[in-house]
Amino acid sequence: MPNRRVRVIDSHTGGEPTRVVVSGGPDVGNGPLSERLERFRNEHDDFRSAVVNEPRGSDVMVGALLCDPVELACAAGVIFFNNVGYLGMCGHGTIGLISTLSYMNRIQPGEHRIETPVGTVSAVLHPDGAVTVRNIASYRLAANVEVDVPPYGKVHGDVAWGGNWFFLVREEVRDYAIELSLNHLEKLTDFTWSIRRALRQQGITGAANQEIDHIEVFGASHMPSVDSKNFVLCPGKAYDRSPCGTGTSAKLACLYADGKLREGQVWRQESIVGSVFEGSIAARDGKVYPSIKGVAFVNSEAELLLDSNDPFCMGIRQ
Ligand code: PYC
Repeated sequence: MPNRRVRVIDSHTGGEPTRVVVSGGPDVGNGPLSERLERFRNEHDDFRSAVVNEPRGSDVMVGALLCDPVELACAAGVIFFNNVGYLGMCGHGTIGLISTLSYMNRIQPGEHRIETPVGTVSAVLHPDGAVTVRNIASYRLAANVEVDVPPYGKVHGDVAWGGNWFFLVREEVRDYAIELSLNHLEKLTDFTWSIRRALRQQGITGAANQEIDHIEVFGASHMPSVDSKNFVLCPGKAYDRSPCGTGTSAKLACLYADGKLREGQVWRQESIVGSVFEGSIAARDGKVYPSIKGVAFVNSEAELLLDSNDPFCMGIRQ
């Protein structure tokens, strides 16, 4: 007999799944979301694994623990997690969360504030169901950083923050004889994973020595009016099926820093599976605030059953 029941609502945003834990999650306290994240990590990490890892989940699944917000004016608090750990912010996940709250009839079209471990974001639920996430301030920490990536050679990229740390490769993947298509997933994964390993080995980090755990490569999009196509490798070696909200935020910050994007100008970013986010930035007080617009679809509502007699009850950990 199961001794714990966990209610979840699943959605996908541009192909990338989000599993919102609606009830039955761990008690992580009532403090700021950054403190609750530490409590989640230190005391309930087995729950993270139970929800997103096999046999219930899969490497690509992103979990979202729905929390009461500290500020009552906010619609919710959220802690995002994946197959290997926790995310500061998650763009596709926030779009999925807003669509889930709407499905639950907890919110109506309009603007809603959501607390995350890296700050409060806001999200507009449009009458047609699309969602625009107004992300935290994003910035480029270092431009044109050279990294030696065996066996590929020298790779150049920008280190940028969009709610997670990204290395945005400057060369197009075709320069390494890799096609930016679903037929080349293994090559794209090997290339980006090699970059991640090289960054770690060569001590190239985000601010405060934080690991750069997302790698983003780009090429031309063949869709009309779309500016660019990407492939984003996530921390646990799964690739983002969506164009990656925090990754697109990091890209917008770099484009703005290079003078290639004006305030309010729309940038359309295609993902490796062909889904598209629309991005733009607002500049305030010397900071860059990206907005990311996308659509999510709720596709499952379920109760996870946790049975302590099941040897894989808490998921298969990597
Ligand atoms: O959309 O920000 C995002 C994201 C991060 C990891 C997977 N998706």
